[in-house]
Amino acid sequence: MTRLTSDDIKETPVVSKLDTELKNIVGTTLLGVASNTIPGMTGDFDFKNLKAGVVPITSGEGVIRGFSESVKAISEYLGMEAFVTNSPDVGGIAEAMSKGADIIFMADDYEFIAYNLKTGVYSNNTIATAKGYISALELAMGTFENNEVLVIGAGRVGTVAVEILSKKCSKVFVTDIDCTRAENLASKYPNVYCVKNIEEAVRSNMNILDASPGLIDGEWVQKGAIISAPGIPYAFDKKGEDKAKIIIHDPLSIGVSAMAVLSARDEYF
Ligand code: PYL
Repeated sequence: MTRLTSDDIKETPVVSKLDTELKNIVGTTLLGVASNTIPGMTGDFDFKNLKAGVVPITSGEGVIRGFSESVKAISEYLGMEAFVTNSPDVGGIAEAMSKGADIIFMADDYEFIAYNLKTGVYSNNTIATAKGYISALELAMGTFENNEVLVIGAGRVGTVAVEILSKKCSKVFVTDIDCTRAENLASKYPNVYCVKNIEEAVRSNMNILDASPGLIDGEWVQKGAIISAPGIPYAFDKKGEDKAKIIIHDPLSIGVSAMAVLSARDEYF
């Protein structure tokens, strides 16, 4: 999993910028994309004034400057009251509970979770990011029915994305710099196919979920391609951006928004 840097997220607190971009390219807001991760959900999820506590975690490589503040800004933008605890780690969890947080956000170097203190429901960033970017791709494509999607990257997000997309699309292609990883993943599903060569995979697919840290040569991108790209760092050059119809990317907000919706619900699904 690629670790974010404070530079990656320096613009994240200006959530309105991404919101406007999403409205222009997929026709709905950040909250709309997150709400669309819930099967059968119509309209926007109502956070009913839930309160979010964001707890900085100092373990491992420690705190990322701006990370907790970004999660707070995203939570507020979605309609929640939110605060960053003064204390980190266990003290911060205790502080969040004493301040009446309904949902606690916390991330170490391996897991980023949102835990609903009231219902016991929790979401993690890997699953939520896959669901959030699949939601955005679905809104951009119109429908997955009888459609094919290429997933680049058989890592944590890509693996979840392939599993979900295998149930929605007629065919899913998966490619990874580690062919064995892609082949193992494809072998689990009857309608998922491994494409060994990443260039060939990109050149032959119009609908792409890019969950890899690798750069994609714009020469490979098909004109009119629809690309949903959770991968960090951002993978596309000017040529790719000019040829694609849509490229959806942000370092944190779509994942956190999906975490918020998925943990604010009354039951896990
Ligand atoms: C959640 C992000 C998405 C991609 N990579 C993940 C990452 O960078 N994880 C590390 C998060 C560390 C947060 C730090 C803090 O500021 O509390 N412990």
